[in-house]
Amino acid sequence: MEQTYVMIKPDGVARGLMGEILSRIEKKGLKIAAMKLAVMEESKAKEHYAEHAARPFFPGLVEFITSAPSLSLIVEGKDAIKIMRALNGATKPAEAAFGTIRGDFAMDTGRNIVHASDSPEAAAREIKIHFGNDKILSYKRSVDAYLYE
Ligand code: YYY
Ligand code: MG
Repeated sequence: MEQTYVMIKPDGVARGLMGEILSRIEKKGLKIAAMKLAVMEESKAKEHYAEHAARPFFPGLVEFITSAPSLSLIVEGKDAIKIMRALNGATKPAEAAFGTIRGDFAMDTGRNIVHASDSPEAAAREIKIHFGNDKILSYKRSVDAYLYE
């Protein structure tokens, strides 16, 4: 099964949206393989967003992401990377469809509530940054027989 890294950013945590977002992930049928509430270290935030290091929004992005607790997840399932990006919606909230997390709950690109890896390479890289030192649970769900043929 494919794994992806998902983050409920400090705005999502502060606005009391963790339950709502986790509920959407669970109801879709995706499996939560790991979960951690923490204030992200600056070094991890910079590594996580390294592809954007030269962009003008980078300093503000790192400052925001490290400003308060965020919820890091490993989310698992068939096509989990693509499905999580679709659940999140477009980066810019004005372009995010209603029914998506960003479309339903966000107003500004720099406060778009959620992150999800955009490729298998990014997922492996991001899971290593945020969960590299942790023991990840392995558990079975009997419901999988009703989610997958
Ligand atoms: O992967 P995704 O989060 O949908 O968008 P990216 O283009 O990778 O940008 C990462 C992150 O940076 C975005 O979620 C918000 C922030 N950001 C910003 O604050 N201002 C921009 N003009 C572009 C991105
Ligand atoms: Mg991205």
